[in-house]
Amino acid sequence: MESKNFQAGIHRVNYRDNFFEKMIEDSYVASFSRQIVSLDGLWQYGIDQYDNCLRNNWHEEHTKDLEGRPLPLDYSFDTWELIPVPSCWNLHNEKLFHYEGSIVYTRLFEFTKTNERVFLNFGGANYRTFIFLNKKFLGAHEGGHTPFSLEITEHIKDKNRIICVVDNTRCADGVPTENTDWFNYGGLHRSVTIFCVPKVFIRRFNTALVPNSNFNKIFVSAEIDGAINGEAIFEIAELGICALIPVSNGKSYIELPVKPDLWSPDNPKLYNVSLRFCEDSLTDQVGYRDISVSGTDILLNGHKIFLKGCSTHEESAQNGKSITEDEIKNVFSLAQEMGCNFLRLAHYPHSETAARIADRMGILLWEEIPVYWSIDFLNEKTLKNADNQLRTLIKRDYNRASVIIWSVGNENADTDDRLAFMSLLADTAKELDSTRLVSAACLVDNEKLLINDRLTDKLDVIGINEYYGWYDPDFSKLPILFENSKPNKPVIITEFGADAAANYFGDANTMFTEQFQERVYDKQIKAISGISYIKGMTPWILYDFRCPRRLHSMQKYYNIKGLLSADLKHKKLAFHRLSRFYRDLRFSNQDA
Ligand code: GCB
Repeated sequence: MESKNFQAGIHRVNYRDNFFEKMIEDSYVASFSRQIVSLDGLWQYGIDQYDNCLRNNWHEEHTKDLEGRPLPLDYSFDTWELIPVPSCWNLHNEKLFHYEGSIVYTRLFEFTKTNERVFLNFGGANYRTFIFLNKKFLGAHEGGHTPFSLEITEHIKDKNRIICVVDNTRCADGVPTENTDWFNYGGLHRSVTIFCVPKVFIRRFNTALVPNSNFNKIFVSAEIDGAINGEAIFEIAELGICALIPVSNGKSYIELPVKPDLWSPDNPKLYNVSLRFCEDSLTDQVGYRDISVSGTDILLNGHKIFLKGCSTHEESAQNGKSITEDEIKNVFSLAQEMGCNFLRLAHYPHSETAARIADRMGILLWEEIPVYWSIDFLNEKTLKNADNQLRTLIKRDYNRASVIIWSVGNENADTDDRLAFMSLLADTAKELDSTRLVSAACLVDNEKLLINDRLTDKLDVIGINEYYGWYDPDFSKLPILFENSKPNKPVIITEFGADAAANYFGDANTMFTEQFQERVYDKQIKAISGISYIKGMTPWILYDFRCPRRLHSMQKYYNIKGLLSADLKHKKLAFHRLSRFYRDLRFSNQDA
């Protein structure tokens, strides 16, 4: 029963339930080439540890009682301190470094409508976000790394107040759960934008090579908002293509005979493509390439390829998850300098910008959702959440030639519940995208010394994480495991590694020295390179990253398995060891 007392909110227990009734799911709208109004910049913020904004509906801004007398308020939006958006609050203010909970973001802005419908878009906010505009609750979103959009046509005015409550509390039914091996950055960590579209508009369009078409056929599919019929116009001027595509009930699909110059790490060729429908148009820069498997081989544009990779988190020492475009370019250049043609973007969707940079730089990508360790596999809401994150990621990055693999998770124990949960995710990936490979980073069977995970039946490529030489010091098990396993699909060693404190030198038997890590790499490389079914590797990890689980005096709250120091300035010995291996590899980027 709702209390009639003053401050009713203090008695509300399930006050979030109402908000959760309006979840924003599978809401992706392509906005890359749209004219946007940016809401980036300085917002006011209040640290709302006890969640009073949501409990007491602060968004309604009841400043007076029914008789018009002023009410005492516990907030004062306009005089709060300022925080930049995008950013991670942990690095904005020292007292927020470890903060986990709700923060209220708000700002005023003016807006002039330039078309009939208006959308508000968030690039990413960790982890739950509650959105209010002009005293109305608009929706809640769960998931810290994928974009979400909502239509605000009815709510936007000339002068507006937006409020977002962002809550990064870790939770057992979340994706990921409470326990991860990375830092739990909070906040509006990617851009917030508004864009206008006509009444009928293109939600997104996909274009890629038609699989198994000898690289001389592409397809275009589009989703138009509303059950509309008509004709869209697809253009690639450089290839002389200007095609009419029939739209029926808001959907369209066409295959076109075209022989594009194929995208690859050696030739990251992108075309300017555009789609027009009625008054709306979208453009994109797209590369065309084919990725497939044949037996235990991975084929890029029909040629065998060895994926010379490395895993990497989305983090910079200075900006946390809000890593800038220049910082990403620097990270990717260092990976290329080491000889990489491939990166595993662990363990959650990195920004759209990252994939666009990889497209331009010619780096192949593995993209992943944070189905990490012990997920609540029996919880339907958790499954829906994971599925929503996967769908959104696939829709967002469908046109990125660099992305070749969707990973449905990392290191989950092989139980029946997990198998059911992750099989459904693998099905989703296949259903939405037949042009890429599906994988997961699986555990190995350390008793039988075997690649033995039942999920591998659902995967095109098997990822395995193994830490022989570190968590399991008995290195002799690794060659036995490789010998015992007879996978009929390509395998990527998605993780191996060892801690090394940057500039801590000693002998190779002393843990945490660079020499120790170098020797683990040396042994791993020797064991891996003789195995015919291994077609790639993404050792753990390119650079040291913040990690609250790491309390050892050598670690200092960092995971120090990086090949580079956290500031990217120091290359550890193992960086050079891996680099030598990649440079000497028989396979180049492509090998006939
Ligand atoms: C793993 C995890 C990764 C950790 C890494 C480690 O297996 O997949 O997220 O950071 O090991 O350093 O222990």
